[in-house]
This record gives sequence, structure tokens and C-alpha cells, in this order.
Amino acid sequence: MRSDVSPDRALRPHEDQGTRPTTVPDGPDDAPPTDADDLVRLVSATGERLTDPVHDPWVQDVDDDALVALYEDMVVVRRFDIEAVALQRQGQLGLWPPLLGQEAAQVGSARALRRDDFVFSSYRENGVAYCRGADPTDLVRVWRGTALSGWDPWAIGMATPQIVVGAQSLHATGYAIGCRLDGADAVSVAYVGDGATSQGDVHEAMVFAASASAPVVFFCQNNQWAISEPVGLVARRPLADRAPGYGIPGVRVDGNDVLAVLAVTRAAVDRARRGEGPTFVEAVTYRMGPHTTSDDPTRYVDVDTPAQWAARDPLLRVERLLESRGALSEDRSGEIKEKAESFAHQVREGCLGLAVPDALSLFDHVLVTPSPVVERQRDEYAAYLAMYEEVER
Ligand SMILES: Cc1ncc(C[n+]2csc(CCOP(=O)(O)OP(=O)(O)O)c2C)c(N)n1
Ligand SMILES: [Mg+2]
Repeated sequence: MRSDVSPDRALRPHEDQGTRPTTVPDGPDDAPPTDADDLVRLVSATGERLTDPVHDPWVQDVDDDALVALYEDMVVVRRFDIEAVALQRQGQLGLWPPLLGQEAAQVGSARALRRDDFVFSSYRENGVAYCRGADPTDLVRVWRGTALSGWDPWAIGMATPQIVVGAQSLHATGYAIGCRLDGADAVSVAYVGDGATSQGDVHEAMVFAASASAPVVFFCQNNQWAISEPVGLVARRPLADRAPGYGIPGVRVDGNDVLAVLAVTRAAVDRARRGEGPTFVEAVTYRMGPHTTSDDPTRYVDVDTPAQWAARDPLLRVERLLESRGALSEDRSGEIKEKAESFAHQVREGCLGLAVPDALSLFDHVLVTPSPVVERQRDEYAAYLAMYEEVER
């Protein structure tokens, strides 16, 4: 596997390690990648299939039909994500973290996994959840405030979304060590953001994962932002360059290239399965929307930046490649659009059909065995609610 940890990798001027800057840099280096950079890339932004002797073997089975299937996933994921944003804007969801722009990173990595592998994600990986088989309604339960968790983790091999930034990397590492102790060859994947790499939890997870040679893949979607903090503020060097410090190989991939992401993740997963330990993948992508629907990125994103990234759109380049090969018929394209519409419709209908739960059910699944503390809190809350019933009478 190619890794950016090679000693001859040229430093950019601002990355000079010898002189530690004493002031915060002027701004982020959030310029989009170009096809001439050193990211792993198999499809250019303009839709040409690039040759890469190291990574091509990992996707040699991906024929035109398989590429269309990856494209379909991305179209469906984009469509239901847009529907969820609309539901929030219409007051039907409390909040939604859009993944617009990150479809290739999520679909390419999720499709590299086996059924018995296990995903530990943040809140933004709804595209991964779709690929793991999450039910349309399950995707929105938590965001509508009608459930504490959206799905049964064992049913789809994916833990419910983690809101505590970075914490899932420890869970993934512990799970991976458990797989090894069980003699299973399953692997786990920790999806983290660029911002999460500054968290202590991620640092600790990488230390433990390297030490135990745990079968875990740290899949970092560097979408350039941690809410309004640009990645350039916290990382003076590419994030993947941190990995070798832990004894973990780091790979930088064009996160908007679904084929390259699939190749790199397959290689990382295979390495873990063979018992060779963790890999850190940095998928360089861009969050095209707000952090969540509560955020207004126009207050901190340069006006020209989104358009530059739009030119590197993950769906567009696959469309171009398929068109150039005559591999996407009008019929198939229509089918894909219909599937996307139907899934988005199911998300909407499922959302609107969710029943408001009994307020006290909040306490039902806090602990497996009853605890006097939770019981007392439940009674206090019941008494509080009863005050309102008296007022209404
Ligand atoms: C431990 C912790 N600190 C702070 C927050 C508030 N918070 C929520 S999301 C976020 C930014 C995370 O950025 P990144 O890891 O890049 O993921 P992205 O949202 O871009 O997918 C922060 C600071 C939190 N949820 N948990
Ligand atoms: Mg981020």
C-alpha cells in the first residue's frame, strides 16, 4: 500500500518542521486538491480513469456494473440527505448533520467492509449507515427526538452515532482487540473527522491500536472543517502524517473519488484482517453544507471555496467516466433516480409517522439493571410532569 510516510515526501514551505511558528497562521490551506497532487486517485475530477499499479489491483473486480452500483449508492445517499435537511427546515427534525460532498468517502469505505465487520461512527456517517442496511426511518428517529438510538447495532454491524467527538475511536479499538481475542477475523472501522484528530480519545485509541496491533481502520474524513475551525489551524502537516508517530501507516486518498476510497479501504481492511494491525486513512474531501442545520457557514467560509470544490464533485466524476464508456443507459439512470426518490420518500414518511414516545420511557434503557439513582430521577421527573397536568385541569 502506498503511504505518505515515505521519507522523501516533500514538505510544503509552511510545513517546515525546524521553525515552530509562534503565531496562528493567517488562514487554512483549504484550497481543493488538484489532480497533480500526491493523493491516491483512480478517477480524475474530469472523469478519466487513472492508472495506479499499487491500488488498481484492489479494484480490478469493479467492472462497469459495479461502478454503476457505487454511483447508485452515492445518488441515493445524496438524495435522502437532502430530504433530511428539508425535513429539518420544515420543523420535522430537531437537527440534521448534512453529508453533502462526502458521498464518495462514505460509500467507498463502507462498501469495502464485510457483513461481520463493525462500524463506529460519528453523527455524520448516514451514508455509511445506508450502505450497512439501515432502515430509512431508523436514520431519522434520533434527530426527531423520538428515540435515544436509531437502530439495533447488531442488526447492521454499526454502533449508533457518537456525538462525543472522537470517543468512537476507543470503542472501535476495544472492539477490534475483542475480535482478535475471540479468534475472529472481523475488523472494526472508526470514522472520525479532521477535528476529532485533536481529541485525546483519538490519540489514546491510536496508541492502544498500534500497541495491540488491533484490526482497526481509522477512517478520517478530512472535510476541512470542525464546525467553523479550519483544519489548517490545528494541523500544520497532513493529518495522515501523524499516524507514523504511533507506528501506524498513514494514507491520503482523494475522498471525492469513490473508486480510490474503495481501493485504499480494502487494502487497509485486508491488512487488519491479516493481523498486521491498524491503518489511518485520511480521505481529503469537503463539507459542502453547514456543520449541522443549526450552523451558518457563510459567516466563516470564503465565498469562492465551495465552487472550487463543486468542480471536484464525487458524483460528477463517476457520471463523466460512465458516460465516456457508454456504461450508464438512460433506463438504468432512470432506475437510479427512482430508487433515490423512493428512499427519500420513505425517510419522509417514516419520519412523519414516528409516534411521540411517553416522556418517562426516557429512563427505560439507561441501565440494563434497575438502579435506585435512575428510579429516583424517574420519580422526580414524573412529579414534574404531573405539575403541568394539574395546571391544564
Ligand atoms: C468532546 C466533544 N467536544 C466538542 C464537541 C462539540 N462538537 C460537535 S461536532 C464538533 C466538530 C467536529 O469536527 P470534525 O471532527 O472535523 O467532524 P465533522 O463535524 O467535520 O464531520 C465539535 C467541536 C463534542 N460534540 N464533543
Ligand atoms: Mg471535519
